[in-house]
Amino acid sequence: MFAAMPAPVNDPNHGFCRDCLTLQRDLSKRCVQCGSPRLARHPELYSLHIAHIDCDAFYASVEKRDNPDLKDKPLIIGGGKRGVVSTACYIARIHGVRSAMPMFKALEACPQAVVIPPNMEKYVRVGREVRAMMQALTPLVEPLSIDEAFLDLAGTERLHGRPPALVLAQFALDVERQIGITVSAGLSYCKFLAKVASDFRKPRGLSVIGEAEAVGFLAEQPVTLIWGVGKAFAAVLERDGIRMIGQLQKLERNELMRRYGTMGDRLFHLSRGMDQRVVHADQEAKSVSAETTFDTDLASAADLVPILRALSEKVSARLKKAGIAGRTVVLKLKTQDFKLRTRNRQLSDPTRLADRIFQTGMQLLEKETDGTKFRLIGIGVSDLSDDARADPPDLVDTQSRKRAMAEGAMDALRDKFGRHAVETGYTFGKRRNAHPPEHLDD
Ligand code: TTP
Ligand code: MG
Ligand code: MG
Repeated sequence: MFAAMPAPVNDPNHGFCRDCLTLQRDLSKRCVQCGSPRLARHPELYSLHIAHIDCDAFYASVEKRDNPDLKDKPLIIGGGKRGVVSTACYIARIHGVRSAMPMFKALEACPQAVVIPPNMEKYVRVGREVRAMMQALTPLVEPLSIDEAFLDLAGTERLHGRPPALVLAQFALDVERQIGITVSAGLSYCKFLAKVASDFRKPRGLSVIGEAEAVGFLAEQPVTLIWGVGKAFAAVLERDGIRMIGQLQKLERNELMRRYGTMGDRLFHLSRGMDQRVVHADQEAKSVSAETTFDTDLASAADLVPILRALSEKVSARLKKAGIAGRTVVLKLKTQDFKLRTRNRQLSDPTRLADRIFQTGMQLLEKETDGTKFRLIGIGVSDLSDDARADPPDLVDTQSRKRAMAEGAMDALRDKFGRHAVETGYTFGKRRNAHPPEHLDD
């Protein structure tokens, strides 16, 4: 049916119906086909291709789907160990309930709310189902969390027979029908504004921010809309009399960088809607890694190396347990101002040895320890394969063969006496420096 219609063209008066996807060729308030008021119109509707999709009140929507009695009731998912709200459905939000609010406050605001403790296993499962549907649209899916991802739909028009805006609208309908929850989507020319847009008309929203309107739109928004401007940094800006993005637009780049360092550079670009970051396909599921966030930011190799060693051992232990090995070593650093640095190096053959992971990580780290303060370090391997081809003795030099043998001996001792039974010189006595390493992914 769709193919028989005339092709969609960019025209401020044209658009489509988000319920039956029929193209609209005038400015009427309701769909010419089905009468729905949910129409999408925008002058750049058919030329934008960076999308951000986020599920609406995710945990609560899943619970409502599984118990229709809850449909019209205010619902809070929360409680549990931390005693805070994980999320609230949109009915409970009308009463003022918000994520991260202490439970007792939430129940003061909305005493009639139904409270359900989170069932993470279920949400992870549903999140994966939604993600699989995204991956059917484009390989360029970059997940940000359990319920959201960026998608780059450039070049998919021939595959889908429709431009990205219509693909998104169809996707939202498909998720509703097939999974039983709702999503909101944002469409723009860059990641920053696609994410802003998806949050703009929740729930069941489809918002578009085009290039022509970006600067004007941003001028009217508070600085907290900018990625990385949290409460603390907003307070710094507030002290300088800056509350709205429009005020940042009036400041030169040099001035912003003089005042706020590298964060100033981000403020300069994002305030003007300039964001060159590309959508990276999800490769994390194909890697094994470990990372840790420090109590206080660290800059020196002396501080970072022992942590890198401990993390390498952790990655190695997981590889050995899973019977796999990785050929590319990836070092991840997050700077004090939340800039992410990832560096990687490919090995001649896959490894599962802590020492090879660590030594390669050290080489990558060497170039980064230039006085920059870091808040996080992570190490991992990607390019995974089973470990039959890993660390071939004849290809690994004599030194590392010795280390590999020593590592085998240490593994045996650890198996017998526990993980901390044997410590290398790098980690000995250093474990207190950081939070326990966390898994990045599986
Ligand atoms: P969000 O996408 O931030 O929120 P949401 O999906 O509940 O609501 P919205 O419609 O505004 O997108 O987070 C996704 C899930 O992550 C959320 O359902 C519960 C969980 N979560 C927490 O556990 N604690 C939090 O503080 C936040 C923000 C989310
Ligand atoms: Mg959400
Ligand atoms: Mg989300």
